[in-house]
Amino acid sequence: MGLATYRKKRDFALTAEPKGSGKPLPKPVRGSSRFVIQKHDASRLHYDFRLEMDGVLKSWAVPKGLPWTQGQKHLAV
Ligand SMILES: [Mn+2]
Repeated sequence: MGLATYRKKRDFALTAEPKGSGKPLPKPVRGSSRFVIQKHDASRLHYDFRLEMDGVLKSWAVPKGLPWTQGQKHLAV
């Protein structure tokens, strides 16, 4: 789903979801992958972790939040 479709499906006066900044994406760097960590205030608060693989952002939910200590592990599903 593109950003225009995403905006059409939502009423930003009713929810706190992001509209997008309107800024262009940074130029891709050869050999690098993008990642996104999104706080998702759904029926149960969790974090979404997205990692670019083959040009697609694959997504995992991290129900217990992000680990902040080195070596700490939190399940991503
Ligand atoms: Mn989610």
